Amino acid sequence: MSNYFQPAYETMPTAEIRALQNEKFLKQMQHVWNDCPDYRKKMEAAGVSVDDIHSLEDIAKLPFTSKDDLREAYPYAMLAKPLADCVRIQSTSGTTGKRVIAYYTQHDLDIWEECCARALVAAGGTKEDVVHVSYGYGLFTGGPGLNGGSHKLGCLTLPMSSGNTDRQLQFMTDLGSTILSCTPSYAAYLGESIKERGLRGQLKLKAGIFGAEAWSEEMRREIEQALGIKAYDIYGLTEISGPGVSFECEEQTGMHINEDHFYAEIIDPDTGEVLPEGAEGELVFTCLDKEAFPVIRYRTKDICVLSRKACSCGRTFVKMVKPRGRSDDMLIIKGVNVFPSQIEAVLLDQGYQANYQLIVDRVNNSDTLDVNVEMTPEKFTDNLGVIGEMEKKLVGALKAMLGIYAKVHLVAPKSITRSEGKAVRVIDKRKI
Ligand code: DLL
Repeated sequence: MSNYFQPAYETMPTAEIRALQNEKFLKQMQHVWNDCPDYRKKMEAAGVSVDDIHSLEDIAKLPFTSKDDLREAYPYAMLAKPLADCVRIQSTSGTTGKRVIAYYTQHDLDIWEECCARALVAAGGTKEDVVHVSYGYGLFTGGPGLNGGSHKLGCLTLPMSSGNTDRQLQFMTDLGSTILSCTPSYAAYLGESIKERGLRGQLKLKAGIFGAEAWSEEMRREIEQALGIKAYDIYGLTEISGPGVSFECEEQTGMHINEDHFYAEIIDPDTGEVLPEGAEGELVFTCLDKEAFPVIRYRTKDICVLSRKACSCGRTFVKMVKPRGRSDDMLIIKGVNVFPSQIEAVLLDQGYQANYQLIVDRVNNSDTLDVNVEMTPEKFTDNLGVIGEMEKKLVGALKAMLGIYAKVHLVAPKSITRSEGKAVRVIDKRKI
């Protein structure tokens, strides 16, 4: 039987959630129109006024917000509250172009942290738990978000941040961490290190809350086995608040979107047209009650599907399936759409671990895909004939999944750099 952090919202009948969303949305649009000149200008340019918005039915009249809009707004153009009312900023990593700055009032921090507390409770968390947070702390939202959620729930919170694996494992065993939160790639690395050091018997872990990057069902099974836990997915993005926009329950069949705070749409990424429920497309979010950074119709670039199928956990919030990846992560190789997550699924299915790197290039005007994969210690051999056979088998399995030829290179265990945060899986030399 499931527990909830805020049952009145988490199990609210769908019609009531919709009514609540409507009410919040109309209020939010007044706030944005009056207090966020940048978005108001966008509305005016699109020929729409706040007076044209009577309910959520009218949302498609509103212009989208893109990452570029938010970058151009750097640092304060999207701020919808006096700076004196803000208590925190967070920011995206800004590897390409300017960073997006997200601002929070105390109210905004409270709802963000409550969303993370909901995720912890859905993963079986109670105030008795010791929550080990190995997401980065700082401008990245992972550490602060889960830290805040853990406080709201009243757990003992270990603000480990990322890196220093020896110290992570020492505290995990000495302090009896029961819930681990980090990226799935770092969880897999911790699992590998625990096995090597024979620490599995000293762990008290029961659950993990992993997100911030796409990860496959195969990787979930690998992490669950290595750490002896149940692994839950959590999704979010800086522009909308951070982790906890949606979270998984014990059914592990997708993440419940916190619909009392965020309104989700699925659109056709090419035309911007809103798609019916059940269709795959780009996820778009509207913040219904954020004060300082009330982003409207934000195009996430994450490709996924929404489902309202009743959930055995009793939560009524709509679910999003695991995002297949970002539309801008999608590689087009020889005209074929390839998501790194598809390749990962094949590798894990064939008994390899998620230690791989994809190198895409263009040679003589034709795209090439090279997949470097580590042999596991069990599979490791220096017999070139055996390695050749293993590579051939993987080439076949990848061809069956992707429909294109990928050159596979099996490399020695531990030769691919491990990630402490979001893993870098793809090197696209065509863009360099
Ligand atoms: O990654 C927030 C976060 C921190 C989520 C900790 C979960 C846990 P950003 O750095 O702004 O924020 O990156 C947001 O990461 O648009 C997705 O493409 C991707 N992403 C986040 N969670 C998941 C997930 C944080 N569970 C971008 N599965 C998003 C797949 C995810 N992709």
